[in-house]
Amino acid sequence: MSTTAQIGVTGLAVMGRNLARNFARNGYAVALHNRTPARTRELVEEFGQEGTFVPTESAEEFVAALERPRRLVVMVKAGDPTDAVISEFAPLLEDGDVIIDGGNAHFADTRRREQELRERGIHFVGTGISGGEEGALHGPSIMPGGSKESYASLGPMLERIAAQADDGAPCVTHVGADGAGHFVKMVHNGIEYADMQLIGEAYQLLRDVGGYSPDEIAGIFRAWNTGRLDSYLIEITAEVLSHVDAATGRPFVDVVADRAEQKGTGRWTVQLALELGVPVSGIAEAVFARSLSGHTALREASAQLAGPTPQALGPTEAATFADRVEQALYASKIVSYTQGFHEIAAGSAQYDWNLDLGAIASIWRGGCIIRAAFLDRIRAAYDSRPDLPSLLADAEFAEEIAEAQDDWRAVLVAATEQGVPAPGFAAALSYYDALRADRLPAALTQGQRDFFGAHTYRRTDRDGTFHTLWGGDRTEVEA
Ligand code: NBP
Repeated sequence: MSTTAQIGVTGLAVMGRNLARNFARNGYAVALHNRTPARTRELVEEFGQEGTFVPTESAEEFVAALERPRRLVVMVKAGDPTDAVISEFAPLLEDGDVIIDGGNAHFADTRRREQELRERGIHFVGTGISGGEEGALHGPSIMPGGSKESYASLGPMLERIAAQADDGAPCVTHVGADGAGHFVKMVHNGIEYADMQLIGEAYQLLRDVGGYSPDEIAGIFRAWNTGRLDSYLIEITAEVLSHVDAATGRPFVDVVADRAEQKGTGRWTVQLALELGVPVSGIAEAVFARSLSGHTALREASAQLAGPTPQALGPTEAATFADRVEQALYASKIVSYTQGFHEIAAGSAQYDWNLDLGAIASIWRGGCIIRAAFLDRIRAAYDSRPDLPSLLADAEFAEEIAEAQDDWRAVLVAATEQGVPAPGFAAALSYYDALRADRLPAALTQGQRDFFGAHTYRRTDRDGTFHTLWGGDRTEVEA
C-alpha cells in the first residue's frame, strides 16, 4: 500500500461516509476504513467516481495509507466505540499524528482522551460537527478543539469542507484546547433544543389561540423567515407544517405521535449548567418539555384535569395575535442565546479555554442546525465588546426586547388564560424580569435558610456575615 491519502475516515455510517465524500469532492485523497468492511466497499462502489478514495480493510493498512503527519477522522458511535477505535489505532501512530473525533462525545471524555494521547505524542482533536448528514456532505459547521499545532495541520482542510456563511467565511475555527470543541457543540445543541421548543410553542399558540390551520401557520412561518427570524429551523418548520400525510390526507403534524426524544447533548447542557451555576432556564424547559411529552401514562391520567379549553380568535384578532407571537418568539430566542452564551463564557472560565464568543457565533452562521441571520448580530455584539457580560447588555438587543415586551407579555397572558402550555416563553420572560428586578425573593430564601439551618446571610447596609438567633431572643450576631 502506498502512502497516498491526506486524510482518513474510519466509521463509515451516514456521517462518516458523507464527510469522507466531502473531503474527496474537495480534492483530498481520502483513506477509508470501517469495522465492517462491507460499508467501505459500498462507499467506493456507489461514490468512487467522486474523488480519490483509498479503501482499506485493516487498521494497519489504513494507517499505512496516510501521509504524515497522519490525520484520522473517527466517526463512530460516541462512547465505548470511540475508546475502542482509539485503542486500536493509537499504538500504530507516531509523534505528531492527529486523531480527530467527529462524534458527539461528551467534552469531559474528550478532555480525558486528549490528555492520554498527548502523553503519547498524539494530537487529539475533539470536533463538534453540526448539520446532520446533509451538512456532512455539503458543508457542516465544524467546531474543533485540541492543540493549536493540530489546527495548523488540519484547519486548512476543514476550512475547505466547511459550510460558508453569507459573507464567504468558512464556518470553522479553532475553538480552544482539549474538549472546547465538543463543549461548544454541546451548548449549540442545547440552544437548538430551546429554539425548537420556542418554535413549537409559537405553533401551538397560533393553532389553538389564533385558530390557524397547519398550512396557514406554514405561511406565517414563511413570512417570518424573510425577517429577523430568518433561520434554518423556521424554514424547515414551514416545510413540516405544510406537509400532508399521503396515507390519510391529513396534515403530517397531526398524524405524528406527540412524544419527543431527549437525550445526549441537550441534557448534558443542562447538567453542566447546574454544575457551573449558570441559569439556562429556557434550555432546561426545552429538555423538560420533551421529557413531559414522553410520559404517556402520566398525560393520559391527567387529561381530565380542570382548565380552560382554548377558544380561537376571529380572523382580525388572530392576525394581530400572530404578530405578537412573532415578538414573543424573537424576545424568547434572544434570551435562549443569552443563556447559552453565558454557559459558554462560564465553561471558558472554568476550563481556561479563553473562548472567543464572537468567533463561535460566527461559525454557527452556516451549516449547522441553528444557523440564522440573527447570529451575525450576536457576532457583531461580541466583536465590538468581547467582555459583554450578557447579550441583553447589548444596546440593540435590549432595544428590541424593549419593543417586544408588551406583546411578549400579552402572548403569555393569552396562553395562561386559554390553558396553552408555553414553558419556554414563560421561562424566558421570567429570566428577563428576574434580571431587571430591583429586589428578588432570594432575601427571603436566605432568611429561611438561616432560620432552619443557621446558614447565615449578608446585609444590604453593612459588610459582614450574620445569623439571627431564631430559637432564642432573635438578636442578630455576627457569624
Ligand atoms: P452511528 O452513531 O450510528 O455509528 C455507526 C458507526 O460506528 C459504524 O461505522 C459502526 O461500525 C461504528 N462502530 C460501532 Br456502532 N461500534 C464500533 C466499535 N466498537 N468499533 C469500531 N466501530 C464501531 O453513526 P452516525 O450516525 O454516522 O454518527 C457517527 C457519529 O457522528 C456519532 O458519534 C454521532 O453522534 C455523530 N453525529 C451524528 C450526526 C447525525 O446527524 N447523524 C450529527 C452530528 C454528529 P459498523 O459499520 O462496523 O457497525
